[in-house]
Amino acid sequence: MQLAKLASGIRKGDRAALAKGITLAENDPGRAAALLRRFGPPGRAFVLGVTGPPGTGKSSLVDALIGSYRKEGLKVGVIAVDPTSPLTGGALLGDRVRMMSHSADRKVFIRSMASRGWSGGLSRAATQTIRLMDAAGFDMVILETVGIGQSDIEVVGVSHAVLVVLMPGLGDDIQVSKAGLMEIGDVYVVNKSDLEGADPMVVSILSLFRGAKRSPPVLKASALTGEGIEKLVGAVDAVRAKLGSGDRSVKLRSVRGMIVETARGAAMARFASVSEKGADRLAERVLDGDMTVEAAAAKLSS
Ligand SMILES: Nc1nc2c(ncn2[C@@H]2O[C@H](COP(=O)(O)OP(=O)(O)OP(=O)(O)O)[C@@H](O)[C@H]2O)c(=O)[nH]1
Ligand SMILES: [Mg+2]
Repeated sequence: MQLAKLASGIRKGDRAALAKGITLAENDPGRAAALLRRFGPPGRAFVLGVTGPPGTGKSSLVDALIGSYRKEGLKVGVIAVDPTSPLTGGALLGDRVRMMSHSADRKVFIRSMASRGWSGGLSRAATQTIRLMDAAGFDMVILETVGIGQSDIEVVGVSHAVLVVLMPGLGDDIQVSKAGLMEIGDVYVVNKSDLEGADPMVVSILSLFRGAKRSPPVLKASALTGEGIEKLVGAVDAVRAKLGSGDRSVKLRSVRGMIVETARGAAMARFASVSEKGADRLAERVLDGDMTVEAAAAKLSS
């Protein structure tokens, strides 16, 4: 399909056109970039990053948030980055299943992306997808990633606000093994408040911020019972309100993240394109003293 036609379909909010654009973002970054050049600067949609350790209830909370935003009449896009098991190799179906309650809603668009094998490329594809949803007139784009590795956490750098989802019983783990999570959140929520131990968990998160420069809100909620969801929406709205105001800082942060992730994606693509073709001949020349290792490396990557 011609890019001009695809772009106009996306601008009109056509779902099939958007789906095609996202497939380009996943499979053909160059063409996706050419498509994106047809749109203005991003920043219409509010981008909410949702991250946290596996199984804390991120998708369940996203489902509840979608419900809330739909009541406000907002159009909601969701990008769920599915961690893929190296054993099974397939994307977990969990996210799709748990957000099914909104799957028939034409004002909700949910897309899963498998994280396996992407490394830097995932951020780039997710970033392009956010921009496509932005161009398609979505008011809210929610990006769910499992906060295990550094790259999962980096993805949320493109967000206007980051919600970190924790749950009772994580204990001191959050401080040690999930290093990074405590730096990136604008709002923290202890989900599964219907279970034992939510209050101590809130206390231990608050203690991590004692004496720190910032004190983000730490809330309790239950995606299961609906308790605390309204407050959670309120806390996110406090950041979202800035997007509509004259304050450029929130928008700048997201666009800055988009630039960084796009540059990283391009660097990753260059990395992947380095072939070993010619390396044998270059090795001979280095050993003969004809050229340095650095010069040979430059030749190989040119
Ligand atoms: N008791 C209780 N269980 C919950 C709540 N929210 C989610 N769960 C359950 O927790 C499990 C994980 O929920 P998900 O929403 O898939 O969690 P997730 O963080 O998206 O999981 P990953 O994406 O795999 O990291 C499921 O069995 C949910 O039913 C809650 O508020 N209370
Ligand atoms: Mg999930």
